[in-house]
Amino acid sequence: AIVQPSVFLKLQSGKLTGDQVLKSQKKLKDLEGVFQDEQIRAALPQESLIYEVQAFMPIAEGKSGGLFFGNSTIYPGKIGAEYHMTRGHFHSNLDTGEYYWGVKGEGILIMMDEDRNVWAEEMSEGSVHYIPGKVAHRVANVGEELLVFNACWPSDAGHDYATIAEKGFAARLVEVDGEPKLVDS
Ligand code: PAN
Ligand code: ZN
Repeated sequence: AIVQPSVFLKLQSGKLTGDQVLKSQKKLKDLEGVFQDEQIRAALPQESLIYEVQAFMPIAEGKSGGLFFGNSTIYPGKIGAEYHMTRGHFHSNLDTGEYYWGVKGEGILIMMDEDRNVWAEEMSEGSVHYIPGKVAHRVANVGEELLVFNACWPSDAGHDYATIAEKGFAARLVEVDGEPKLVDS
């Protein structure tokens, strides 16, 4: 029989709809230690929504052979001079890659290899980003609107947040003279 797909992607907004779509939100209170200026982060309203993620995971996480599909939305703003951004992670199954692609807004994808070399790519509507295996990844919203991007990653990738929580990225994205700049940290 020919059936309807269970998930739809709204191409204009990048949002996923469907009963099987999981959602999570990150508020300022969930992001302790993520930004350079922890004092400013702690002093701002803790219920502020910084980013939200949707994921369609049609097989169990950790099983090999599948692909997951996601949407991330980062609200505009800064914590001190540093742009709103995702926590960032390596994949637990380190040598697994990922695609990100821009849907709306202006962003910067920050990547870091195991030797702590950092580089970055501009994200905008239609930009396609290949994140190689063994590369940590984080996205900052550098615009004044929402930043929306979609992602596709292997079902056995997993997320290693601990390495970034302990050591951070070797550079941070801050506003200098009104422009985003990668600054060694
Ligand atoms: C993305 C990220 C998402 C949120 O789906 O998980 O953008 O960023 P953090 O997970 O770093 O908080 C992805 O890279 N999945 O592998
Ligand atoms: Zn990832």
